[in-house]
Amino acid sequence: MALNLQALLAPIYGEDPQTLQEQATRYQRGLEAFARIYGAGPVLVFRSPGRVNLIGEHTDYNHGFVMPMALDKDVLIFARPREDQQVNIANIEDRFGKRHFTISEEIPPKPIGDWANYLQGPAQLLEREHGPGLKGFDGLVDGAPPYGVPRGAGLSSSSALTVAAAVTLVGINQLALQGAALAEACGRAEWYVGTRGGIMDQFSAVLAKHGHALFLDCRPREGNEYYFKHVPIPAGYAVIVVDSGVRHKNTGPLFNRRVAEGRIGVRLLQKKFPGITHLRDVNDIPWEELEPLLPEVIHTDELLRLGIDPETILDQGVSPGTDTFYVRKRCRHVITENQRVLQSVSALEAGDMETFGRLLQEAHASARDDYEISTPEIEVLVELANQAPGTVGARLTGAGWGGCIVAVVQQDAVEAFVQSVLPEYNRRVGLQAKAFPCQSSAGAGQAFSTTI
Ligand code: NG1
Repeated sequence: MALNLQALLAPIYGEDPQTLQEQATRYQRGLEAFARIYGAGPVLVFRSPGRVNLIGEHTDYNHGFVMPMALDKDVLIFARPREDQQVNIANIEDRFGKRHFTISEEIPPKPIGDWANYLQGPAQLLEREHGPGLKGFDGLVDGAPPYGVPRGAGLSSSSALTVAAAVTLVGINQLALQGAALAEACGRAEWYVGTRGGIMDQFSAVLAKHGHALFLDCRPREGNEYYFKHVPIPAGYAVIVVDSGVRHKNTGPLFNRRVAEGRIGVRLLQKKFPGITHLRDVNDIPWEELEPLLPEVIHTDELLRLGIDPETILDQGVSPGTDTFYVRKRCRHVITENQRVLQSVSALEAGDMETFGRLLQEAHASARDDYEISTPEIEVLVELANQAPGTVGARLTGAGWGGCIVAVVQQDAVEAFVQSVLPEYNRRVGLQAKAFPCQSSAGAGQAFSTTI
């Protein structure tokens, strides 16, 4: 019986006929490539999406709120279960052949950047925590453009591959691991590759729902549970990620300094609010009450007099690398950003795109003026995005200091947006920006199974 791919893919990508036709062609091509490599037989198809953060920047490590959206740019894994623990994995984009590993062996990581690391991480973690004896698979990865998650563009392509590998192993071994527990495990699996990121990316990939953004409370509750909810994106709007082409090297120390400034803020606020541990804890207190407790600028000598040692405020004794801390405006950004995320949830739920657009603009201004993570190029890009017809709102997204902006745009204005923003950005800045118009998609999991 012929496989009705479009019907199988509609719950993932929505009902748009053109999208479904393109995706069906893509999946068909993957099935054919799989058959050429591994021959006829059963195939299970798994996927995991990239993400963009709509709002809630630099709030996650302050135990605050974020609202990412999973994209229709995703990573596919075509897999045939094996009876042994071997994993053989080809990549539609890698002509250098397959990678092989055995699930039970702790194999040293391959050179940084090797894509197979992102499969080995979850394999080792799941074997340790849900094994022993997990079955391996013969697989084919497809993250190729234009439907794959663009790499190096701030869209979480590495988390997408990690989560795709995890759901493949969970699926073929029928493990009872899903939802937030799976997302949390995927976060730790990515540590194997050497990154120590937040939890936003894996949660978005695992928990997303087509047509929705994901509101996530980054504070773990009892039993390591997390609160999240799906927030509808009103029909007729597209999300465009525009990569500025600017990459600032060495943003780690700048990032650490921001983390330190938030923690210093907490220590200063504890004098009046002794129970608090994160900026999240003062969300409901009016800013006027907090402001006098938070100096605009404070130096190390003053902090030491107050019994606060900035050299030990970061984890593993990382130095913040400065003795000047801008505590007030950094805390103001985090506290107001948390409020904007909550207001954005209400606005989207009410279909109020005007308010949502205004919150995006305010979030950008706060990131630029209070958190100081914008750049002149990003400012040009946001300005041009806001001038384009049909734009609801635009802001920088991700850690900052270059990278990407996100714009929410009326669906029928996407082409005009790209035509007006990219050439003018090039003219004014001299760089070639890249635009990725995206729709939302469902979270990671098995798309379907078939026999080829
Ligand atoms: P990006 O730059 O999008 O990977 C980083 C952090 C997030 C979050 C944002 C700022 C890592 C891997 N990711 O995201 O957790 O803090 O900055 O909102 O550290």
